[in-house]
Amino acid sequence: MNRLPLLLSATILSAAFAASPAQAQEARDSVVTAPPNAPDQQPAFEGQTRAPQPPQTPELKTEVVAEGLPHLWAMEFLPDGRMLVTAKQGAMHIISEDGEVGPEIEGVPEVFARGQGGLLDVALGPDFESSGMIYFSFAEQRENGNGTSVASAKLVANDEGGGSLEDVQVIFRQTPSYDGDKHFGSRLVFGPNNELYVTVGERSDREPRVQAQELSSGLGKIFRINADGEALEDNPFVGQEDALPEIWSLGHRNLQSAALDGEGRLWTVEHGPKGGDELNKPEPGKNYGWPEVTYGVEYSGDAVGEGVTQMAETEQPVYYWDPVIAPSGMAFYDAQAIPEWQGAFLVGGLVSQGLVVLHMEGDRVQYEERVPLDARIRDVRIGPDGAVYAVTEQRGGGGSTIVKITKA
Ligand SMILES: [Ca+2]
Repeated sequence: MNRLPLLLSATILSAAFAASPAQAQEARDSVVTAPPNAPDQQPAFEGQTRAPQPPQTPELKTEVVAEGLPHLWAMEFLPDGRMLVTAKQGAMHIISEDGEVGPEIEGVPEVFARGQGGLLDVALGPDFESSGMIYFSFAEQRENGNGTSVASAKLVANDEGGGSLEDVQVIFRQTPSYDGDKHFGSRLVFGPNNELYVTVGERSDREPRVQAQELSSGLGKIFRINADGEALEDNPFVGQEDALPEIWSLGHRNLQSAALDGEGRLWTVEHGPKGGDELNKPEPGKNYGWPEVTYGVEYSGDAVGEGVTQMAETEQPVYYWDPVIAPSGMAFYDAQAIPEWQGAFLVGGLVSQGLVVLHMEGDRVQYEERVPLDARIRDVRIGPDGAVYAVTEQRGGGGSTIVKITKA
């Protein structure tokens, strides 16, 4: 891409923002000021990292909706406005609109709750209001190790604020199993035609992680299945020998963020290596590079593989972070209550300790805004009231709170 001479581009910018040049000047700086971990790496296109802050940001207020909760991993709003949450150690609770925590829901299967494993994401079935069906992912102990599995169940609520899971069925298992406690993913997102996207990890260690590039392995993939756990017939690798038919896209590291945009398209944010978190719009059959092609470096500071950041056969991330945000949950803001955020992705940050707001222009990030919340953010949801709800966590077995974010 040709670059305009600096002087010329500066002239164009000041002309475009002639009405308020001072404000435009401020808006152009990235919120990220820390030095990169991989200073020699260059983005593949302008605006792929360190996008400027938006010219205007909403004034916000936060309030704690519920506290003293177990270590939560995910949250979904029920149609009646209550919240269904998963606790990493293997429990589910319903939380009332005013923050009262119901008793543990009965019938949750045992989970492998060690390291990054545990009870993970939960999604309401598309027909939840009539069927009560929910879907949840968890790290599962297996004979030859462990792995991420997805189960369906009917949620039957009771009058005491709790309830039970009936007819629990494991509908999908990521394979192969592996004896480790890292990179389980995962998020569950139903698409517009009731297809279920399941995002996972590549189990982190050097031996299994290369399988992110192998179509016969379920490590480091996004899957697309139906509510019974079967591959959809129009998945990209159906009928291909030695390929798992459930695969939608490959070459992923550890996917803990996923959401649909306003057009029903899947977007994800994955944990990259040190300096390599990335936003993608995963498309069928495409290869997102890991561990052959990536931004960032190993935690040791060494290059990842050959240190390649671009390759014709792999997809570039839409956006990447160096240093990382450590993404958790993610939501697409399509409500009215915070007009400045309409059409933006809200991504929870564990390391960045707040919300990352990605303002989109077409399929690129135009502006990056940060909302500091002084806590590791594990999930982000939009409430029926249009407010944003963030689930916090503390490292080392501490509890969670749910924080509500509205305009001041
Ligand atoms: Ca990638």
